[in-house]
Amino acid sequence: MQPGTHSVRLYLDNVSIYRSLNFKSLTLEAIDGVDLDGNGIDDWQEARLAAQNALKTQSPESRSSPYCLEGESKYFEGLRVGRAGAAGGALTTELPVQRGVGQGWYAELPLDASGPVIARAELENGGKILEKTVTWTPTNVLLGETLRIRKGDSLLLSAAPTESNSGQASLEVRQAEVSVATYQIQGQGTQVHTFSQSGTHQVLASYQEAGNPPVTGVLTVEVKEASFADPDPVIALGYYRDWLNPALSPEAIIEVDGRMEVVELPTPATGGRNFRLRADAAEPRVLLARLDDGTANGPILDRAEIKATRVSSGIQTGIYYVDQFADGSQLVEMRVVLSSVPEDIRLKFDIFVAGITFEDGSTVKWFTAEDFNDQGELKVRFIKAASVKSSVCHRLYIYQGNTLLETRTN
Ligand SMILES: [Ca+2]
Repeated sequence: MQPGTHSVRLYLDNVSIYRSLNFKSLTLEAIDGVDLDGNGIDDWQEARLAAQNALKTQSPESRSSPYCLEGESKYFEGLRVGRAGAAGGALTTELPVQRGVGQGWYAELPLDASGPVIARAELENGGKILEKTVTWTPTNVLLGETLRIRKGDSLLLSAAPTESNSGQASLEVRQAEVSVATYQIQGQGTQVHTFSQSGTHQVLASYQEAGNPPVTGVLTVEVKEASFADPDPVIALGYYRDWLNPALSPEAIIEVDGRMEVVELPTPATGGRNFRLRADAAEPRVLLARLDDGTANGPILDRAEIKATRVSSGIQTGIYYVDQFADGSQLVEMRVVLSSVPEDIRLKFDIFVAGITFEDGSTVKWFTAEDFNDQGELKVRFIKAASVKSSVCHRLYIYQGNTLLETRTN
């Protein structure tokens, strides 16, 4: 913990109106330990920080930029990743960090054609610093390779026999026989080209040095994209839902969080990929789509965050009388509590018992995320005629957009 003011936030996951938390005091305790190496940090803390935080084992060299830098941390919050000006130096550029699968995280690190880049991750509020030096290696077009990269990635192109310095190369980038860009490269120089369209590209190079015949080569670049469907899927905790991804390439390698259930269904006739999902907890879980570059850990093409919400209503939250009218009818209130309120959630109430209505006399009512308060509560009021002996029986349908997630009877 750094010196200064800190705030503590307590989260009470309680849905019952009849149960409350009485919070009396908070004690902050420090655990003593030895510091045998004398670096000012107790050794048990160092061991713990080392066990909870890591950079993934990845090659320190990359043909494409940005470099998909990956790591793990027990705490995603308070994580800062970026480029440092020098080894051990402060962050000079901070990069957006995304939550990965499990305790994973990743950031897209732009590489530098002029030299190695130092990536720096500050984890657990700076308690653990991890660094990695990444070099952008040139791709010599004359070698005639085939590479696979992501849409939006850049290559550092060169086109010279290794022993030659005095010649000049002409490069042309083509997609479907159409010229996209042309470049001139002097000797062992390099040229950055960004592949902003998916599909197969050819890079044609012709190197010429005075007194020698030209040397030519063709680099083939397979530029891939894949994207999960938007918006991210919501799951009602305890229920299965199917999730169709029309633009998710069958080539992409899908990495799933082992804590939740993900089953890939047969390929739909309309194309794309379909999954059956079931959440293990009302917490975010991530799916990743990776480039199939011949390894199991290709760079990440897209991510989806599965949002599970726990729905509580009826006897879980309590149904209670608010008022009684002159004719003997009663005003009754029921709360629906969501552990988190997705912005595109919709609830439909359908009353199926005669003598019960909403306050406006209707028997069907829709609610949206805007009807919930900051605690994820929705209060629904019913009028119950004096003759009604049952409770305020209704069916509750929970949707994300037009996708039905759960049906329950209260
Ligand atoms: Ca120490």
